[in-house]
Amino acid sequence: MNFARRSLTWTALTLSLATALGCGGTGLAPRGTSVPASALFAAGAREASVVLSYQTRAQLRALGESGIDTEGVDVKNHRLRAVLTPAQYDMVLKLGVTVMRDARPVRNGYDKSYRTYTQAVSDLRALATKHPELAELVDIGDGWEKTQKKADRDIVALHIGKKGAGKPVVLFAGCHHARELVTPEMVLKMAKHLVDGYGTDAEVTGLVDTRDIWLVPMVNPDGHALAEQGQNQRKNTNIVTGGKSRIGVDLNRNYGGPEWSHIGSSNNAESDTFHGKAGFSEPEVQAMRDLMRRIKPTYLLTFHSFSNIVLWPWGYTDAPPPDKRLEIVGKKLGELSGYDAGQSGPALYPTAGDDTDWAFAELGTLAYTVEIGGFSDGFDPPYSKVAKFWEENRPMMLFSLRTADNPAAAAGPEMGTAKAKGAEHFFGRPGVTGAGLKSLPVGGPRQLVWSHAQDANGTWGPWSITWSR
Ligand code: 0X9
Ligand code: ZN
Repeated sequence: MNFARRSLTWTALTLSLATALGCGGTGLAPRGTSVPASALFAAGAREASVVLSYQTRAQLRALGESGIDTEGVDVKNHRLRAVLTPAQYDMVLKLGVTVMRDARPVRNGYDKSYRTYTQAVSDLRALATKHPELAELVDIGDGWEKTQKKADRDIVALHIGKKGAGKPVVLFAGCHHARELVTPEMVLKMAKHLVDGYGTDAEVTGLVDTRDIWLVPMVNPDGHALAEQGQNQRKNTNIVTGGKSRIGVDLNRNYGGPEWSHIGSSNNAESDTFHGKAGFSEPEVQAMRDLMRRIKPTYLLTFHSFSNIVLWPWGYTDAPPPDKRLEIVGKKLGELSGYDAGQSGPALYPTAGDDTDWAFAELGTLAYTVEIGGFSDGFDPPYSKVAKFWEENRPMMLFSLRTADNPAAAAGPEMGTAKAKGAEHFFGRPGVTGAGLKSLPVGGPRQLVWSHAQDANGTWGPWSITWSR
């Protein structure tokens, strides 16, 4: 999108898109019959939950550009879940998509088993207090409301790892989007898994010994506080430059590059994809930027919901990113989670200003958006589903930690698989590849065994960490 179009109002923008697509959208007749506006917005409703059925990528792109409140996409079945206002209803019809009523309410409410912001901070603090040798609680910045002296929410990170310099760094982040309730839980569960498992779980012990692990469960604490009250809040709560009826700035459109604001985000402050008044205008995004500049993560896994997909840069263009490892690792993360996997722009919809594009562009970070949950899960599945999401996500989170010293190992075999034609072992700590031992020592204290296998072409695979006995 060019600057001229960016300066148009939202209505003009969406109409110009519809026109560009040849009014009636892509020229394709809508599939099925749309529910009439009179039925959808009965009794003067100001918004309605819908399922949009599209046929072409051009339509999906146009929907992404339109600034509507897109909740998740079922890429395989060409369906998208959204919340529409009456004006947006008229606009999407012009794009040629079919609008169906979604029986689901805009929000199911807040299952009280999800942790609130306050509980999340207190749980992280408890981990750091119990194990100061492994974990520290770090205040990485303020939520927008704290900068305005309206509230007192910090953005909090747990930093896990034994002391030592030069270790590979992995960053897990949740809740750029407030209402995506399962996302902080994945990060909080990993924090507990790592701290509690240290000393008993061999894999955890080895990883905590040798990696620098940063966990930010709630990038958007103020927005989360609204979601806790049952509100359908996506953005932060900036009411000065953000919208008034739909308050805030979309933190996942506010990273300052590449091509901030040029595509897949809105210039209209009321839109749920409002990119803010400038790249990095929001304190939450400044906090994440400053943290990443400081720690320079090898990997970033940033959790969203929902679409059951793992995405990597670029989002702002269909051009492939200049690092093959993004795809190699990304496909592996997809296999491990059972999610689809692809480059974010082409595989989902184009956006500029998300954290993964910026982290990869500026720091070379192998950055992934993980969209947790399927089309039927929505933003607020019952908390009982969190256990399933954790089973899906834990292996890929651990994989990022296991390969953080050498992401290229994603192309090699796992231990014990058919492709493993040889293996070597290191006792205590991993050493120089090729110089490992081939047999286990007898006697002596229990040690960690770091093993990795080699395929027929000589490619080494990810670490597997066990106890020596
Ligand atoms: O739109 C987003 O920010 C993410 N999806 S969500 O439904 N959680 O809002 C996806 C961002 C991934 N990046 C691109 N698709 N470019
Ligand atoms: Zn999201």
